[in-house]
Parts: sequence; structure tokens; C-alpha cells
Amino acid sequence: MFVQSELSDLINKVEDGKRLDFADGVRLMKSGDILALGYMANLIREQKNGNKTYFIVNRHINHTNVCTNLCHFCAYGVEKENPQAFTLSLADIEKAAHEAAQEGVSEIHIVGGLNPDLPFDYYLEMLRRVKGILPQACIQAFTAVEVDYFTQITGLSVSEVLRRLMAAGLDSLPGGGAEVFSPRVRAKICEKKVSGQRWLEIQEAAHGLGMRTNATMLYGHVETAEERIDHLLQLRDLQDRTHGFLTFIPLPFYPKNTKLEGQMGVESTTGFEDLKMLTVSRILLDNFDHIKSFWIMLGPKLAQVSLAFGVDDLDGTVVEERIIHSAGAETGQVMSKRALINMIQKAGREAVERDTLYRVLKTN
Ligand code: V47
Ligand code: SF4
Repeated sequence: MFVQSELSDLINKVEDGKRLDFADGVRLMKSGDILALGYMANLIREQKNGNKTYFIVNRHINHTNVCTNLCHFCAYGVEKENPQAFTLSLADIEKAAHEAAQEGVSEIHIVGGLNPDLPFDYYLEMLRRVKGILPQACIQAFTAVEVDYFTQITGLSVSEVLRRLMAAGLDSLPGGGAEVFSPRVRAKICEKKVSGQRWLEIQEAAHGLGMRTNATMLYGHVETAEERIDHLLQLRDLQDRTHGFLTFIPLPFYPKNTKLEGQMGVESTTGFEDLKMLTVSRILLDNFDHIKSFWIMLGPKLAQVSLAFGVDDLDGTVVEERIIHSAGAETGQVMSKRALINMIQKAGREAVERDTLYRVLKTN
């Protein structure tokens, strides 16, 4: 029971286990009643995951920053002539995988730019070598944007590209590249990137092959409240059909060093807005088991508070995150397992180490 709120009717719906619609979602997004939002989100979070908070020991590898898309919100991707351009050799990637093996990771997370000099074989060989070094770890690699790019350079269908990647060791697709599905928003921030519809099609194809994947939304730039809700509901529709999504990760926009920096109305998100986005995601995505805070972007303290506002998963013991740090994130790049467990326990939650597929490895 939550007393006195402009959202009382929606609280009743949530308490009765009823699904919220588009108009309800927009009202949530425009409400300032963070405690009512938190109450609803926490109710759902505890129904789904009890007191558990999941975390993963993983390592991120960004293999190249050369990218032909040059999205306006991205400070990471550069042209190949840029002095900052880099591409890791397969030997560099093997070295990172050996280090990760020492750290006891259960997941390797690999994403990069669309580099026209790299053949499809580079990616297949990368997967084979990483799997050879870390046979027990899951490889979560290549966003739907990269998968679409592989279809362009090979002439193969999405399903065939995915089959070949899976045969080489790919276990799961990360959630990047979704941004905001609205064509209006994409025209303003990433006009060269695949459409939202194509992003969803690729996820659906992956789910059809039995692969589980993640979903994201990049918020806090030019999008409206309505466009955020539309994005969430398109994800919910696909999840109703496939049940292939593992988790949803809202990503707050970092403007520094991007083409959007300094544009009218574009500023860094605030803590209140971040918390609101997490709660609204938890409330609307009633068919997603998990909502994840990426502490690298939210900052560790807000990420910890989010565990009372709908979030049940903290990612991760990340190493070498480059994408958000290029855009001005000042958080560290590494969090020890001990520090993650401490954050979770001090929030009154039970810390559960998981793998990519949310199989429990250890409860703390
Ligand atoms: O698609 C790029 C975002 C994404 C900026 O699946 C930016 O578990 C903020 O998707 N400010 C890649 N965000 C990272 C990603 C991700 C991260 C952690 C976990 C998972 C997962 C996925 O990063 C891109 C884009 O949406 N991004 N530039 C920026 N300036
Ligand atoms: Fe390239 Fe991805 Fe950055 Fe866009 S967000 S420029 S596709 S690396």
C-alpha cells in the first residue's frame, strides 16, 4: 500500500498485476513522484527476484574504434585516418583473454566499431581463440549493428551470419545499438545506423536460433518521453513473442567529446532522471526478468541506490571500458568482486554471482 500519489490508479494496476499501456507509461515518465515510482518498481523487482541482486565477473574487450557510422552521440568511433584509431590484433585479443582467465571471468563482452578493413574471418577467428582460452566462459559479443554489418560484408543472411558466429563460439548478443527506435531520433543522432526495426529483426532472428540477448536504450539526448515509452513497448512486444531477452539496460547519454555536446537542450542526465528511467523500465517491461545497472555509467553510488528502485543486477567487474570513457565518464574502469559484493550487501540485498545466462555460480 502506498499512500497519496498522483499515480494512485497506476499503483493499483501494478499491485493487481495488470499491464500498463502507452499512456500510463508516459504518465510515469512525466511524474516527479520518484518514491511512488520506486515503490512500484521495487514491488515488481521483489516479485521477480526476491532479495537477490545478481552480478557478474566479466571483462570487456573493445577490438577497434574505427567506425563508418560515426554516430553523433559517440565519442569512441573514429575514421581510420584518425591518429587515435586503433585495432587490436588477434594476438592482442588472446592476451586479454589470458588475463581474463587469470581473473576467473565467466563472461567476455566484445563490441567494436564497423571497421571496413576487417574481414568476417577476423571475427570468427577471434571467437575461436577466445573460446579456446576460456572454454567455460560465455562470449557475449557484437551488437545487432555489427551483425547487420557482417551481412553486408559477406552477403549472407542474418541467420547464416549468426549460425557461423555461434559455431565459432558466440553465446549471446549484447544489447547495444538499440539507442532509441524512433526514426525521428535516429535521423538526428545516428542517421547511418541500422533502423530500429532492423535492430529488432536481428534480435528476433537470434532468439529464433535459441540465442539469448540483451536490450538497451540510450536516453537523455534529443528523445521525448513518448519516444522512450514507445521504445520500451516495442521491446516488450518482441519479448512477448520470443522470450529471448535476458535483461534491459538503460544507458544514460554522456555528451562530452561528441557532436551533440553543447547543442541546445542536450546535457548530462541527472541522478533523479536516471533513477526514474530505471523504475519506469522495471514497471513497463513486465516480461523481462532483469533490469541491469551499468555502474560505469551511473556511478557506483547511484547504481547501489538503484537496487531499491527496481534494479536486480549490477554489471560488472569490467576492465578496459572505452566507449563511455571516451565520452567523459569519470568512473573507474575496474571494480573488484569484493567491492561489488559489499555494495550489494550494504544495500540489504543478497549478492548472487551469475553467468551470462543468469545461471547461479555462487551466493554470497
Ligand atoms: O550502443 C555510445 C552507448 C552502447 C555513448 O548488453 C553511449 O550487457 C552513453 O550497449 N554516452 C554500447 N552511451 C555499450 C552497450 C552495453 C554496455 C554495457 C552492457 C551491455 C550489455 C551493453 O553504448 C552503444 C550506445 O548506446 N554509447 N556512446 C555516450 N556518449
Ligand atoms: Fe560506431 Fe557504435 Fe560509436 Fe555508432 S555507437 S559510431 S556504430 S562505435
